[in-house]
Amino acid sequence: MHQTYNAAMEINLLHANQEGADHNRAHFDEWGITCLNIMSSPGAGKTVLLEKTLATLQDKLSIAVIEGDMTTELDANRLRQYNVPVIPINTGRSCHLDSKMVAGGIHTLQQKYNPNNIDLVLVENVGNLVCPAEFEVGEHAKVALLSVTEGEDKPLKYPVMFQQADCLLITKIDLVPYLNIDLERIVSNVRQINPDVTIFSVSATTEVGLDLWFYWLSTQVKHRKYTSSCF
Ligand SMILES: Nc1nc2c(ncn2[C@@H]2O[C@H](COP(=O)(O)OP(=O)(O)O)[C@@H](O)[C@H]2O)c(=O)[nH]1
Ligand SMILES: [Mg+2]
Repeated sequence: MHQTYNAAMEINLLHANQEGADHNRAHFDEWGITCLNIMSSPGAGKTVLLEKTLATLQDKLSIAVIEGDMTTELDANRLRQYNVPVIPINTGRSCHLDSKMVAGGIHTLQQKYNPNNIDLVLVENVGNLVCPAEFEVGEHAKVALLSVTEGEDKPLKYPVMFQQADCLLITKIDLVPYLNIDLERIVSNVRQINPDVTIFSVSATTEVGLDLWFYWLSTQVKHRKYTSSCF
């Protein structure tokens, strides 16, 4: 009985979140913004990837960041150095962003900036390989990161994240020579869960593979308001 009640509550919660996510996406669509939800366990390299992405693409695309963190603005401050709109959201005890929190971020975006001038909103989710995959925020695509230091088995142990991802970045490949890790095994484990996901192996340190990520990212952007061609 208790279990049934909990399951019903969870279904209601996810349903309400989904409605909010659809509402957020409708706003993004109205403004011609593409939104990507970037997820991984803590430390896989989301913020460094965003730093590299802003440094490379901010002249070509108008980018804003919604930065989810449980308590601090440390990541938001790192990204503010790139002079793009950065909207921090502290989730408190919650281990993921939800659509209501992101709706608050969208409201701030609307008040402080002109969303019609923005091409791309990158959402850095809270570091967690489980819950963020269950809670859509209004994104058009999901990007998951898995660093080579996390082990080959993680796609099998945390399948929802890898099932949901449209794009997977295997990060920190500069560290492969120092680890007992099989990159091909990571890829085949991911393919078991999600045969169609786009996979790139990258290093933010050496910048290997980042050009493919930038290209994929540019293909996701539906409306470019400032430049007629990005690449
Ligand atoms: N060796 C190596 N370290 C990286 C790479 N990308 C990120 N890091 C390091 O990993 C740590 C966590 O990165 P961060 O971007 O903060 O991860 P986040 O928690 O997912 O946002 C930092 O010390 C980064 O310098 C990479 O490609 N290679
Ligand atoms: Mg971060």
